[in-house]
Amino acid sequence: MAGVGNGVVLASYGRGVLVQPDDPARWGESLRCSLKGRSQRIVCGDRVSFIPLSDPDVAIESIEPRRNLIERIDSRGRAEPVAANLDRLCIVVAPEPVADWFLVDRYWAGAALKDIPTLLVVNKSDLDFAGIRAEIDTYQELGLTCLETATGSGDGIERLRAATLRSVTLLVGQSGVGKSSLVNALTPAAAAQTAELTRDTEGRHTTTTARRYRLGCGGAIVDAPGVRDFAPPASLQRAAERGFIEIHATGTSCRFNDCRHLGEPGCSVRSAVLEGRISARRYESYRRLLRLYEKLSPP
Ligand SMILES: Nc1nc2c(ncn2[C@@H]2O[C@H](COP(=O)(O)OP(=O)(O)OP(=O)(O)O)[C@@H](O)[C@H]2O)c(=O)[nH]1
Ligand SMILES: [Mg+2]
Ligand SMILES: [Zn+2]
Repeated sequence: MAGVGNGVVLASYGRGVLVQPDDPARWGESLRCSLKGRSQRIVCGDRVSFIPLSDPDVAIESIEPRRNLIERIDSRGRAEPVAANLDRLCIVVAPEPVADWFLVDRYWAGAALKDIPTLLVVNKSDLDFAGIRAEIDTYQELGLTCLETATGSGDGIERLRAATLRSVTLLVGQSGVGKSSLVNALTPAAAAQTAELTRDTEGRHTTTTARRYRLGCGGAIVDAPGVRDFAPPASLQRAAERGFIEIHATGTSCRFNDCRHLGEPGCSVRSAVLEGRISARRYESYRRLLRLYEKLSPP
């Protein structure tokens, strides 16, 4: 019979959650806990307390306030939580599938707004990087740390391990870039399901629920499902300041203080784009984020 205790949510399945108890004597256990009611919304990474009901049932008693939360948008435009209490966001891209840089920009801007440090992992370094090299250089020049990895040969995995040590890291990125493969390379015991191990009817396996795995030294890594969307930051102005650092830096010399860089006269950002000092692709991301935001929250 499981006793009363505290723990961390490894995965949330809607009706129940999987909890890893804090008690070191019980680390090997993952408890299946039920929720008290529909109002209890629990996310991977939540810190909870649990109580035994009739054996073997265990229920979640309470949830601690979250330090932070990463959300995305579901197909109906509603915000859906992905994982809570994170120390770092790790955005994974690869030469294939074809990279969605707007997704990278949105994640980076969203994490910057929440003060979550971000790392760009460029996986599948065994494949030809030529097509994505220029974009990676752009991010590197903007100060985003980029790490190249290959899960088959293990190249770069030790550097990734060192970069994520003793902290909780969420892996995000398009389906098929190799997030689950990276989890398995870091911690083979995880046995996270990848396209290689199991295949669905279309011949591939994809992660469907965020799942947290323990790493050594008190760290953890969260494998998330591949995403197409990501909740836009609550404030576009702040996203521009924090997430699009080059736009903000140049925007301080626009003629108008509240310039949104969309065609206002005397806009330094537009000039910088025309002169190639700001990446036209990044500027287009900024505009797309602005349009997305206006669609979801009309004035
Ligand atoms: N060439 C190469 N292929 C890789 C590498 N890492 C992963 N793959 C392959 O990429 C495919 C997708 O890997 P997954 O780890 O399932 O990708 P994922 O990002 O978890 O995908 P979702 O769960 O759908 O979001 C699999 O066929 C992997 O074998 C790598 O470093 N190089
Ligand atoms: Mg996966
Ligand atoms: Zn401007």
